[in-house]
Parts: sequence; structure tokens; C-alpha cells
Amino acid sequence: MTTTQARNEKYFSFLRSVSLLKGLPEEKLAKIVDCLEVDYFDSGDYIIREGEEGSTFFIIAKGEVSVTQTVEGFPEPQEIKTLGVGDYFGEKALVSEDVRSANIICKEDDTQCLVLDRDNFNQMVGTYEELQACLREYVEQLSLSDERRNLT
Ligand code: WNU
Repeated sequence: MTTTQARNEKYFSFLRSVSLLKGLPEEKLAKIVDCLEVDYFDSGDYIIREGEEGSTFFIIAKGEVSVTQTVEGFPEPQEIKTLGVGDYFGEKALVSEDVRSANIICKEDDTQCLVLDRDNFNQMVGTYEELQACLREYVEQLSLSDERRNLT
């Protein structure tokens, strides 16, 4: 049996290791731990589908996922990268207030993601200008990559 405290300590120290969150103060991180949900996926599961609406942010705690996207000139979505433990995804739809811009497909059974809804994501990013600016910059870069990918 795992107590809530043990669970929270586990996720707290894990989140400490996520580079995006390293500037957050302890009490903020502790609040995030209180709000997050853990979702479990198996190989082949679509965690996110391109074109759908979505308002959740994910951090991979275990396993691996593939990022695929529709690319002009290809009949099937193309794999553009893979993500593993400590990586995150789903921020773009939240930051740009848009639909999901890629597919996220689980590559490994028992993949575990920490999930934050829009309110908790906004709370996390909230007053942290640096984190906010960092995410906006990433999202802008992703949009540029998307454009480049679809030039030919
Ligand atoms: C990419 N183009 C697009 C990734 C995750 C976080 C950072 C790269 Cl900071 P969403 C689909 C998600 C999207 C991103 C993720 O897929 N993604 C990409 C790309 O080249 N999306 N459009 N690479 S992995 C990644 C950098 O998180 O967010 O909500 O859903 O649109």
C-alpha cells in the first residue's frame, strides 16, 4: 500500500528533475503534485490526436511516446520525434489556444504520464514570467518546424 505522502514525495522529487520546472519554488511544485493525475497507457494508444481539441498538459514519468504529424506529400502521418521520461507535451494547444497539432502515440506498455488540466497548467505557469516566456519560445519554434516540414 502506498500512502498519499509517499506518492507525493515520489512525484515531487521527480518533478524536481524536470528541467522546465527547475525554477519553480517548492510550494508551487508541491501544489502541482497535489493537482496532478496519473494516466496509464499501453503501446499503440493515442494519447493525443492531431486536430482534436484538448486542454491538458503531460509529463512522461515512465515509458516512451512517438510524436507524429501529417506532412504534405505523405499519405500517413510521419514520426517527427520520440519523447521519454522527463519530457513533456501538450503545451502547444494550451499556449496557442488551438487544436492539437500532432499525434502522441504510446510506444511502450505501462507508460505513465502526469497530467495537468488547463487551470492547473495556468496556475503552474501563472506568475512565472521566465517559464511563460520559455514555453512561448518553444511553441513558436514548433510552429516554425511545422512550417518548414510542410514546405516541400
Ligand atoms: C512539433 N510540432 C508540433 C513535439 C514537446 C514539447 C516541446 C517538443 Cl517544448 P499540442 C501535440 C504536441 C504539441 C507538442 C508536441 O506534440 N510536439 C510538437 C512537435 O515539431 N508539436 N506542432 N514536437 S514534442 C515537444 C517541444 O507538445 O502540443 O497540444 O499536441 O499541439
